[in-house]
Amino acid sequence: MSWLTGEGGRKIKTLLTVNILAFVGVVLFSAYCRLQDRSEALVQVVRGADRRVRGQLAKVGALTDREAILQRLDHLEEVVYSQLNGLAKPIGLVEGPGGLGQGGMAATLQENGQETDGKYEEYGYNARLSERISLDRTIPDYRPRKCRRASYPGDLPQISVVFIFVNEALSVILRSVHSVVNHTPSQLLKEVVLVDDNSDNGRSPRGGSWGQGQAVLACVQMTTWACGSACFLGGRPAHTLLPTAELKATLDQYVSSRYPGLVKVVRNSRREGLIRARLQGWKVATAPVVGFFDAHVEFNTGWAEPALARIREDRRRIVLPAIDNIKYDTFEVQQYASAAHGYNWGLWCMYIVPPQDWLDRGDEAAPIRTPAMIGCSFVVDREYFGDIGLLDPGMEVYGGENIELGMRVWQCGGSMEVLPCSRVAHIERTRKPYSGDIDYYARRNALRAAEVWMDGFKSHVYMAWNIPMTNPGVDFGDVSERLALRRRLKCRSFKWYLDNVYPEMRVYNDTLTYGEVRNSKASGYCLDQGAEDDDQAILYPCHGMSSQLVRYSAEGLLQLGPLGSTAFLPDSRCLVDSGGRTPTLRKCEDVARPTQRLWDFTQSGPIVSRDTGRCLELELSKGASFGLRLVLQRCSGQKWMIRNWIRPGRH
Ligand SMILES: [Mn+2]
Repeated sequence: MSWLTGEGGRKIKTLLTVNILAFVGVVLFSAYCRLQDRSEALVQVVRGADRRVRGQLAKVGALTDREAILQRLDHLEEVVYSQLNGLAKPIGLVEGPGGLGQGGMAATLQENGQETDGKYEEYGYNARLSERISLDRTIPDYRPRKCRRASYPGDLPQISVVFIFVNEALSVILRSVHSVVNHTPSQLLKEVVLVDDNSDNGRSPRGGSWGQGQAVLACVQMTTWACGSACFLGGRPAHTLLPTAELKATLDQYVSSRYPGLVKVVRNSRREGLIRARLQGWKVATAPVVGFFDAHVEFNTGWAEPALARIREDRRRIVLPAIDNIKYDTFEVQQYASAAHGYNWGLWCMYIVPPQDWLDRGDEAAPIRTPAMIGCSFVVDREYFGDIGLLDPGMEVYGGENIELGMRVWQCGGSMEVLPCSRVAHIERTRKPYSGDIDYYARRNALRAAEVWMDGFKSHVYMAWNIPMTNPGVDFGDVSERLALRRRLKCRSFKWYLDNVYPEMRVYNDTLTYGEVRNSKASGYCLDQGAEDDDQAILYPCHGMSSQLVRYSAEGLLQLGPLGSTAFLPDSRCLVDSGGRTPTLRKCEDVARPTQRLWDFTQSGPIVSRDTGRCLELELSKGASFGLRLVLQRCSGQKWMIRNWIRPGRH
């Protein structure tokens, strides 16, 4: 057999090996396909059996039979799950009753190391841990007791559920999908729409890190960042799977085989921002009702029926499933107190205490009237949403659209409510790294809302951002179409909205001037509220942020610091002449004699205490920071300038 040796022989050997390998491959592949087919067939069989059994169940009704059947169903379910794990397993995920974090309990990984940290960085939650938590895990039923007894009409409309995402962990997206399928009656869930707003893991520049939620209020947690919950991440992938492929081919293949015909995937070819991404989802949705959610949520039992029932009753209602929390580090599901969704004058949203009439009623299950929405969870009649102008497509990226929709729906004859019987748990991410321009877009979008909907109150938004009303240095684009929409829908005034829907808002209509206040002797320095726990006003290099927001009212008050905005927040404090040489900052209502808080102030003139006739001036002082101290003394002719005039002063 000499032909098997030498140069030619080696070639043939190689060919033979390749042939054998190919043959084995074909055999294995066809076996795999048959297994897949059988697994799908089995699912169909079990689903059919499930339906038949449940049908019989209603007729038989005998307790023992029922138990036996339930046991059998449980067993069948296990069989199905073990088959289906064949779909989740190859992509490193867990389906069915196993895995960590069942029942919404806190979970941890045994291993601790760089890899876990890397994923934290990237997603703002523990994505490595998420991979070990079942896509089908159960979570606690946090609905008020009464909701469990409620019954709903049999002819509820169907819903399309839209999830938007950018560079989200695959396991978290898929858990959102599994969760909505598992917790929505199949006859009500028409489809799931996944909108990928051009995920590009690792290719966008890393942005600055985001501040975490802040401020706690009464019984309700408040965050300024929970709103809208865009997911614009700029981190680099820190693990083995190529995340881009993970969110494209892997996601497509998984949902099309796991939920054939149910899930539509929409891909934006360029980054549109969460606002227009939601609109893309709306365009392809076909059910009479559409629900919009972030793609890092888990649905609770019976979430859909009460929402659909409220919309069936009145299609002009925008319904917000109540939000619970999924902890970003352990994925523990925590209940949040009942809350409405409000905002401050900068149009940043926050949870607020429900309206007094709701509290007085004492019915935890009743819908909670809300002036606006956080934005990560809302359900609306599809056509009605179109009729009232969707979300403002002229808004960019993130922020403000959730507030604008609240103003618009109320002013234009509809309503918005949080529904405690309909609950969705949501991950508040530790950081949403973004290009660092988030403030710019939030401000731009806020000005659009202000210019279209807020009438005379729009000045409050400019004040809150501490920017002038003319030439604000922000191009908010063309709002003529939105103004035309407002005329066409014959919408009510912002004053009506404040009086009837958001009476907790503080109004600052008596403001004459606002902004930075500078002294002619040190024009690089501005009046500043100083440390918040201190009652000393100071001079500090001008930076234009809200600690240097000074307002002078028609009454003669000089207030320093950010606008209090709502009755839930402390208001900015008053500059007070309490008799000593140093001016102090006090709560305006805490001043002994009202004239101690009143000042005369003209542009490029002195600031004079109406109580003592002394002037607010600065003196050079080695002990003071920046060598400048604020004092009250006999007027020496120092002049003060304030940046923005709302109305001409009295002088
Ligand atoms: Mn979110």
